[in-house]
Amino acid sequence: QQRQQQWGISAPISSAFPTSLEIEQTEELVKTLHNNGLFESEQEAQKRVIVLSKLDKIVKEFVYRVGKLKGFPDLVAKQAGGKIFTFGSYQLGVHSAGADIDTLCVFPNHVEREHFFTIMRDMLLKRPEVTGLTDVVDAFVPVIKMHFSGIPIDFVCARLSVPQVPDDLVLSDNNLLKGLDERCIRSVNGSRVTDEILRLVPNIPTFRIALRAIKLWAKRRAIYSNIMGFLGGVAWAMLVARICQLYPNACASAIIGRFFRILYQWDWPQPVLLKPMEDGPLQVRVWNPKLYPADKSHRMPIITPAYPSMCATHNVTDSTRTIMMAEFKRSADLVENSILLNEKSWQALFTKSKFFEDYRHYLQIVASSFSSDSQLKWHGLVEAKLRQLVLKLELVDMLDLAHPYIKGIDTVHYTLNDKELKDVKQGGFLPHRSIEIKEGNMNDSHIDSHINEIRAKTGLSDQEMDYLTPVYTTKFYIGLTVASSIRNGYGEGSNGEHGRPKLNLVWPTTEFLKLVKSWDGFDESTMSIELKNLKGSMLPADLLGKDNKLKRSQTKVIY
Ligand code: 3AT
Ligand code: MN
Ligand code: MN
Repeated sequence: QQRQQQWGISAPISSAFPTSLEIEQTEELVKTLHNNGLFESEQEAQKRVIVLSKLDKIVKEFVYRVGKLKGFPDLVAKQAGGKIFTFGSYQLGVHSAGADIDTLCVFPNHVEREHFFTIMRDMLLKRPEVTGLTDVVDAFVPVIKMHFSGIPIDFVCARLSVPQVPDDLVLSDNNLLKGLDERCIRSVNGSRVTDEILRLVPNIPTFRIALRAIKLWAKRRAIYSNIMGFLGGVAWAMLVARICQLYPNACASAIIGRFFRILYQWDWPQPVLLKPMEDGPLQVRVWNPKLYPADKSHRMPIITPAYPSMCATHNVTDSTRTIMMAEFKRSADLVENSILLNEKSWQALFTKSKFFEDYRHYLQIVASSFSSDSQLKWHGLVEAKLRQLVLKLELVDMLDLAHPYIKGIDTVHYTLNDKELKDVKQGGFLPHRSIEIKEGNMNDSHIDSHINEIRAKTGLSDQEMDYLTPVYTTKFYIGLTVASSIRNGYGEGSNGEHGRPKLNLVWPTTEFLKLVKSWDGFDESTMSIELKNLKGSMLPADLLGKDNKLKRSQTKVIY
């Protein structure tokens, strides 16, 4: 019997069931996802279940202990309960091998948030399964990060305004948010949003395959990053969910077959919604472009389905939107004209972006400091502000596009003298004494492995190593497209040598430097930041494909 139900805010575009070809193509797609290492082993899956059940027990013990500390009778302390929920990719059922489990710890009102970062933290530290625990108490969403039996966990918490948190408690009731601390609302909403997304898609297995494909695609095309102005995991999930709603009976290959074209042709800034926005019991703002100018400025609004609805894509700029639209277009053509005609395999969809070959000009931003600890904070701050630089570059008439690369590249350099020090701060690389730091490895527990690697490469002794000063750098890149009128030499800007137009970046770069240096954690004596314009041909060799041809710039740059 055909589903007649409407999913989301409009009738389906088509309720057709899959053809046998589409089913075959979905099987091919799943195979391709497997070949790209996207699924964990059964063993790892089992381990996650055990870890979560242990965490749930720890939470109940934690709530009980705080109750006893407050002098509650044993039974009352026990009945206060406590419970975990998951959110993020694990909850959506689209996590890769090695992904974290985003876990929410919910406790009743006699437990304070602080208890989570003291009593719970100590309980975790005593567990033999826990390694590498760090807490980020002053973050927007405060979190304890750790590995539990080797599985990365992001542990957040919420204190509800109720005396008991029983095992059958659900988070869907909006009234549950009443009287909650803002940080608790944000933590609870991570979970409420994923629950809603799953509730609002017509067919969860189909949604999961399609979302895995889109996440892999967005990562390979270097457009998966909320902080840099592209889309993060939740936003990609909502886009896939919306396409699933429009084709409620389609299989995953057909969803992917429609995804790119629909989003390319979408009437932005019309928002993507999974359901009508709700009013609720809080004094907080719900996304509303008619009321709030900030909301009106959102270029590609994708709205979270749980009250209070928010825009998950407020970071998108004109440049990043242009880049994503070009990727939608490219992939729509590829899927429709080749892959679904069986002329190319699905793997073609997942080709890596050629960011480092695509531009003639790159702005390189090097943030550096002397310890992994300070570098972690300093590069985080610079990363968080990089969008502001992109927004300013967009205002430069001579530029058509400013394309930020989605991640910074972390390196530790063991320097011998001031000249080397100065050189690496400006983006230099020491052939035998610079080591790239893999994502997530920027902390003291990896120092020994770096030192060993350098000793192996250089043959230096321990004493000789002592003379070297480690410097940590993070390099960010922004690809620049100079306006075509200027490129061709017909620009009205000031002319440079040989009559060529000059690209003037003084204003955006000075403003950016002012901005990052005004951070209250900035320490002039240990932290530095250097901006540099690089021609495509001058990029560090390791960023480029082997056969990269030199590209010559026609434009002089001053900054
Ligand atoms: P992975 O499989 O873990 O790569 P994910 O979608 O689970 O993908 P994260 O674990 O980074 O991604 O994030 C899970 C959720 O946590 C997404 C969002 O609701 C919340 N979140 C992540 N980073 C932040 C942040 N900086 N501020 C606020 N919320 C965040
Ligand atoms: Mn996650
Ligand atoms: Mn996480």
